[in-house]
Amino acid sequence: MSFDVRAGLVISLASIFDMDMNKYRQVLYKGHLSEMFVPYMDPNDDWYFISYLDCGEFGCGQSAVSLEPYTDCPPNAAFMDGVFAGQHGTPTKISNVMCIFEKYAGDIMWRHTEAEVPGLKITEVRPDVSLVARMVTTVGNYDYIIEYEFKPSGSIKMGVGLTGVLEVKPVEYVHTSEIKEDDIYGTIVADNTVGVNHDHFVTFRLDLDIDGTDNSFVRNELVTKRTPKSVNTPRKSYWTTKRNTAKTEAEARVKLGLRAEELVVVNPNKKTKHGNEVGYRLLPGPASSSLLAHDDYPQIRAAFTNYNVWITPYNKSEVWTSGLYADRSQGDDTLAVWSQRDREIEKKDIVMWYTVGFHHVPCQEDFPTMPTMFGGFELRPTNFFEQNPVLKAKPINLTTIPKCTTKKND
Ligand SMILES: *[C@@H]1O[C@H](CO)[C@@H](O)[C@H](O)[C@H]1NC(C)=O
Ligand SMILES: *[C@@H]1O[C@H](CO)[C@@H](O)[C@H](O)[C@H]1NC(C)=O
Ligand SMILES: [Cu+2]
Repeated sequence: MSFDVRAGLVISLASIFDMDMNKYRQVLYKGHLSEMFVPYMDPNDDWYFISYLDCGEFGCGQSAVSLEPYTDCPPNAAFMDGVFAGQHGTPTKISNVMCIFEKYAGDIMWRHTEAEVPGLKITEVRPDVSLVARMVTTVGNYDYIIEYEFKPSGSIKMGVGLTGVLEVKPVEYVHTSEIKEDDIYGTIVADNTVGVNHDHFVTFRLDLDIDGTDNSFVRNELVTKRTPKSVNTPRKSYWTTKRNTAKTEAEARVKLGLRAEELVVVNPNKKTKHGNEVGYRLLPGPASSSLLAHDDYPQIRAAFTNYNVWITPYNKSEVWTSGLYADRSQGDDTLAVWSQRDREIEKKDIVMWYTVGFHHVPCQEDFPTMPTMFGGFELRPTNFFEQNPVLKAKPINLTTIPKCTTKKND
């Protein structure tokens, strides 16, 4: 874990210990926030320009806050300071700006009850204990919880929590029946107060190294087939996978939606003993992308939200998806522009850009501070291991677990 003034929490060299190979294997060379685009949907004179690029304009690291045990992170968390060059170039420290902890939430890692054998009932179950790295950045009115959860199974879950205070505007109304204009661009959330419609697009830069640097991006499309006449079956259809390896950047741009496809980053040089390419699959979160017109100025600056997933070949200058100088950007130095070079990405050190999107129609519960809304996505091993990597996880020894008792009323 390290800390950056613009990204905040940075994860480096995340690898997973392979119990069968008895060694660590690389997964994520580097992962961090690249930008947060927050456009508001009131086009009037006093609001049209409110379309923030939070990390590029304010600094998601610079705006990060000190975390407290028990409330921001559980009491077993370890805390780390963040040190960076401040606005005047002097060393600046935010204490306890990152936390890392083991999380046990009573979840099941894997289980099975074998009831098919007559006279025998066997149950095996293992609890899920994961490692979580977290930060909170408070950019103006909003508080963003950004976290990376590392599971013993090799999964990495990126999480984004939204909480804090709505950006509101004053109106003369206290009730919907009083509204005179066609559109108030939001919801009346309190007397004389409208919570304005807006989005949050949170873009992660993930420099993946799946078991080495030579990686490819594979789109496994799930396609429906009619059962051929030659097969003797009452079934009329089934689905199967159609593999497409993205050769250049254009083939790797993904708009999430209803299309059934598996998105996998593989290392084509490494195969399991059964011949499958080792890989990690992207399990996307709910799909949402920007609804602004492509020729609208905020959208030109944030054209990196035109797709949910992009793949680029590694280039050390391409770190900030909104461009090196996001403030006053004209949109000529964004991921969307770099990607137009349509470079080759097969068997390359590739970088995945993933945008978690939230459309936010404010509601009364969001006022005055909103309960956390959570989103995210997951990177999950796919033929990376020879078998279930946590099969050998030890069962819990119940005799050694501390007993919790409730305090008796006296
Ligand atoms: C790296 O990216 C920068 C910015 O997009 C570009 O100017 C430069 O030519 C790139 N370098 C290579 C080797 O592609
Ligand atoms: C569980 O822990 C107890 C106390 O340390 C020990 O005596 C017992 O052998 C352990 N059981 C197993 C199954 O490891
Ligand atoms: Cu919001």
